[in-house]
Amino acid sequence: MRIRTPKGWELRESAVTPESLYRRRDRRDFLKTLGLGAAGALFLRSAARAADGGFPAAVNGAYPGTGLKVTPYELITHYNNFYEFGLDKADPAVNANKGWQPEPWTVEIGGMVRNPGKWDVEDLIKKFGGIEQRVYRHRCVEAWSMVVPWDGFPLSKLVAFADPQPGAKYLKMTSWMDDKLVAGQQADDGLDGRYVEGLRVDEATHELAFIATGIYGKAIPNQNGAPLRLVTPWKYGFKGIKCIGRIEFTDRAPVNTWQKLARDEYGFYANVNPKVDHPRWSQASERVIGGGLFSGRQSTLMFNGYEQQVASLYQGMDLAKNF
Ligand SMILES: Nc1nc2c(c(=O)[nH]1)N[C@H]1C(S)=C(S)[C@@H](COP(=O)(O)O)O[C@H]1N2
Ligand SMILES: [Mo]
Repeated sequence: MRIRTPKGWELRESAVTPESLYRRRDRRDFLKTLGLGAAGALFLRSAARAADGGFPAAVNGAYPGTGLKVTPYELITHYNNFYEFGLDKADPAVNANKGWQPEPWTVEIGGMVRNPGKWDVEDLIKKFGGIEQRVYRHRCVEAWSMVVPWDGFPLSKLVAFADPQPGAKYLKMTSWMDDKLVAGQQADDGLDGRYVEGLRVDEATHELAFIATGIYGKAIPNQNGAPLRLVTPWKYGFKGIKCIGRIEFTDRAPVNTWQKLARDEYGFYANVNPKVDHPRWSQASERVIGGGLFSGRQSTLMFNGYEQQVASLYQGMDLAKNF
């Protein structure tokens, strides 16, 4: 039997609030995002029996050592930043569901790689050996935060599959590549073309870097970035590009969307750092979405709480300059 040893950054299962996915009626959806077939269903049924006949028990617990709770599904999926579908937090949940169909989906991998091509997302997930869950902190540069149980696969698997050439130093990711507006998309999204984000290859292959395909065991909703969305929990949320259509490997640092729009305010790295303020507001603390009016603020942690895991990526760098 295979035994999984939890990593230092992992949240315990007990930190997950009981949300709809853990209820019986959603189990099929859950299995679908896990990429499990009939055998998986059998396994889960026997695992569930140990609990109370529902999905394995999950309680409303705390992020180890911080008292931080996993954000309810309703908030994760109705308080969004996705400018293509409107500028208000409530807009994407409405506008991204006006008929836009991000399935089936092909992602194009190109540039300095030995294995370029266009790949069907479902095929890729199969090649990568299925889906795993990661419960991560999510900290927006606007100083609010959540804790999200993502489903998906490590970005390192995609990088290995692409097989970068020795000179490749960066990934440039672009949201969907079709030039025409999709259903619900706002013509005046202010993005000046497609949303673009980038990572160094060594950041992309760090074990925390993740591509989300689901949330709470359900297929990722359109407004959260279906069908593929980057998650780099030690960085501000804007690095987490939604709806990835193309990944290009390059030897030059790509200019990401927010850097292009306001280079004095947003940089390439965007590492969460309570000591480096945004020019217009402090980054020392954050509002916890769903945290309530009075208990709703907490101190922001260096690298969003993942300092031990990622600090070595930035050794010797001036983080105030490379913000
Ligand atoms: N394509 C695209 N990706 C995007 C954005 C966007 O406007 N367009 N907003 C970013 C910002 S600022 C944040 S905080 C997160 C929000 O993700 P969420 O809505 O799932 O919380 O998505 C990021 N990815
Ligand atoms: Mo953000």
